[in-house]
Amino acid sequence: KEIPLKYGATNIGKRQDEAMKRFRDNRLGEFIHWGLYAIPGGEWKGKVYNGAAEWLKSWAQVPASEWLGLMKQWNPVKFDARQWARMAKEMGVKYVKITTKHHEGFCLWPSRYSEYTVAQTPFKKDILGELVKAYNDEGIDVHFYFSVMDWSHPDYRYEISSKEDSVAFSRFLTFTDNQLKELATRYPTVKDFWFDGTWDASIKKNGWWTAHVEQMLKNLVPGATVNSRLRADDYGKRHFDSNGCLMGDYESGYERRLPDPLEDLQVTKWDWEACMTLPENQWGYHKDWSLSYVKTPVEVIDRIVHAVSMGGNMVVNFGPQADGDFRSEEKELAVALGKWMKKYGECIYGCGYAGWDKRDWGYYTRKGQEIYMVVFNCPYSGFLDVKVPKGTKIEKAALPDGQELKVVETTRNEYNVAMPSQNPGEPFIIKLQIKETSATTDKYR
Ligand code: H79
Repeated sequence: KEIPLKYGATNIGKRQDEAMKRFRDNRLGEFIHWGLYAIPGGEWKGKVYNGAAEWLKSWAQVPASEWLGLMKQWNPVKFDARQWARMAKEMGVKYVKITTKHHEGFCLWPSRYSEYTVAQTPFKKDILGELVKAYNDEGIDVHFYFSVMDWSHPDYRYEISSKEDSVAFSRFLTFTDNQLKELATRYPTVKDFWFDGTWDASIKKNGWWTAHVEQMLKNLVPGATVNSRLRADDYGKRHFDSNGCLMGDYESGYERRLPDPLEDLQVTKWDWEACMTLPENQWGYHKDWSLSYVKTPVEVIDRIVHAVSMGGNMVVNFGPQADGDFRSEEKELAVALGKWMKKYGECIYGCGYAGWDKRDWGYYTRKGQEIYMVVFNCPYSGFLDVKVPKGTKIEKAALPDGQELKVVETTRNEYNVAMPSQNPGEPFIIKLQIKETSATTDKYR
């Protein structure tokens, strides 16, 4: 039975307004993790740490004052916001999520409420402002990443175990409100706030505050979306409230992992967004990418299609260098992804879950009556097997250039679609023209 909640879910089912539809149709995003951690790049006092570079302060147990001293070295002379935006455009992403402030507390905008901002560095410039403008000029939506946990702030608490903690933490929440209001009013074209660093007991105890932030931002920025990770309910339950309803507008738990395409189909009932790194787990710039496996372009494309095939978005991370340029591996990945998206992006943008049984050759995505087969594994048989839902008939299968592929009905509700005579040598798409009927002309007995 229903548990009465003051700070539970605010939407019932998927939001269907224009802003939410835009969020969903964008499907492919770019994550930017940029902060002071780009300067040491995973190395502190001669020791290279193989953990995530943006957590180096924690791995090397650097006191906040010493860490924030890195600000004196923040001078990204190669930074060119328009170049970043052009690279994103070429890559085919429709939105970018930018770390306005990561756990370290350093702000990419000149916040009035903190001493630790770009304004207090040799570079001085409002990096976030330049990025918002440049990306928007390319027609790319800007989303803000914001870490609530802030290692630079003396009032932050991991848990509340005294009156003093509770007073300090309430000052911290006011500070956070001020920064969020500042972001929403300085950069009014922002479309989304993606919260991180919200897992501590102190925040779970203040579920009311997470509900308040959601409302505050939605009042300041009409149509704004927020991720589920912001939210805790009256009982400190996160993402999904005590009645099992998703809080925020989309689920944001799939970080460096994806729902299983057979077992986890419940995710198709709500909006969700996954994010991924190219190495195993590096978000900020790390100087040594040989410490872990780095995904290939095809593996990245596989994850993007996998997400879309289950009704989700995918955000691919980049960790720019301290000089403002991107490492060559990221530039190369961006080019490869852009090339593929230009050719096959129609199976991504505006597409979602098809509702058809997954097959071993790849994934289905769907846009209205258009079904896309996205092929990752080529069978020796030369045939791609398709199992259609009851009452569905395949009328035609074609490559994006219009070239038709032979379709053979093999049994009730099953077909073979012939592989193209020329192996494309890369993941490719086949568009299916279908007819959905209720007629019962069944020749199979
Ligand atoms: O910004 C990137 C990461 O730095 C950040 N989210 C992405 C987008 C992130 N890193 N880790 N996490 C989020 C998850 C937190 C893990 C924790 Fe823990 C495990 C928090 C509590 C238990 C590590 C171990 C930190 C405290 C204990």
